[in-house]
Amino acid sequence: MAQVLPAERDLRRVIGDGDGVPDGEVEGLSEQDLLELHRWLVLLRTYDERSVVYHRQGRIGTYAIYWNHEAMQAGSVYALEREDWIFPSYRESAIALLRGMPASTILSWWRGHPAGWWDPRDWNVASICVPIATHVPHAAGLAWGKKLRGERTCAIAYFGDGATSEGSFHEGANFAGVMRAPLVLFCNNNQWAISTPVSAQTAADTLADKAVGYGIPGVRVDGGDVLAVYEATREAVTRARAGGGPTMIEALTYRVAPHATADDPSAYIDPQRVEEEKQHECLGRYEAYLRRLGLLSDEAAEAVRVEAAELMRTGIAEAEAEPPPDPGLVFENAYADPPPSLAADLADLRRILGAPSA
Ligand SMILES: Cc1ncc(C[n+]2csc(CCOP(=O)(O)OP(=O)(O)O)c2C)c(N)n1
Ligand SMILES: [Mg+2]
Repeated sequence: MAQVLPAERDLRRVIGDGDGVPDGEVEGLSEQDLLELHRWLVLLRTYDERSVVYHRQGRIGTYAIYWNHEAMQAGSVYALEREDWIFPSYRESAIALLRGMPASTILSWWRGHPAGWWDPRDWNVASICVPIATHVPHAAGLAWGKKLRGERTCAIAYFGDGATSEGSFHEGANFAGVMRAPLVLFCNNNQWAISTPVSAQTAADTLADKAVGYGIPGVRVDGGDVLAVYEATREAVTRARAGGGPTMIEALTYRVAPHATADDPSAYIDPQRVEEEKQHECLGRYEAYLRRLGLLSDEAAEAVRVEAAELMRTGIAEAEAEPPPDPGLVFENAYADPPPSLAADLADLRRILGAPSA
């Protein structure tokens, strides 16, 4: 019978604390892999920090900050193959950077510009999902379809702690369990759903416990430990490819930024707890680990940061160079048979925007 693996109820960790807790290591990762993971973390961190600045400068719209979530994203994607499908939520908006998507595409998405609409088949990365958990059944269906076709491709769906209260999560998890779909259900448990704490979200001891009801294994990892996340995801993917069906990974972290740029968490969060959590944020922990191993020099760390900063400078310049979109797109893609009043609404909008009429 499937169960939450008893040995894994405690959080899985690889990175020590440089003091009483010793460092572990992940079998099969070379020094080059370890440094590439560092590059990925810096890339995601830089994207996030620059995006908050661009938002304040009015260059992108509302933005969902993911500071301190990078280890969950980089560690899990590193365990995938290029053919595997990624289903991100808004919290993983920049995850396709890790597959080489230009930063300008994602920045365009946050600018509400059609240049941000990518073809999911180009990257095997589905559209960013803003409705909570509605992409979980999509991911389960895609994974099942790949299995039916005899392909070895897996899918991974990212969602938050709050998403585990949504019907779509349960439908997707149940379906994937029954069909033994090659799916990784990756829950970023940042302990908040906007202002709702995880204690008010569920009466279950852990979110991984929910996997039991669907006959799938649930594992818990330290979401700030990029190597533990990598290892847990690699095991899940290996099980999926071998026909073992889905796995749910609950990665525990703490949201140290506002939910999004439109949120003021001072109304509900304990600022002291936030400050404490920031002290062991995921990039700093990994850099300390690499330095203890003698793998990361100041010069190498600086070179990676310079590269990421340059990528963002190019990204925002390219996004801002896009010509203004045709307002007609909003209308054309809303209805198969548009009601007649839309034509008048579009004409009004064009006039207000000073856009040429079609
Ligand atoms: C179906 C649906 N209901 C409500 C919302 C409004 N909403 C946006 S983010 C959010 C909280 C989600 O929290 P969680 O799943 O923990 O993800 P996190 O934002 O912490 O990554 C809610 C309720 C939504 N986007 N979709
Ligand atoms: Mg959350």
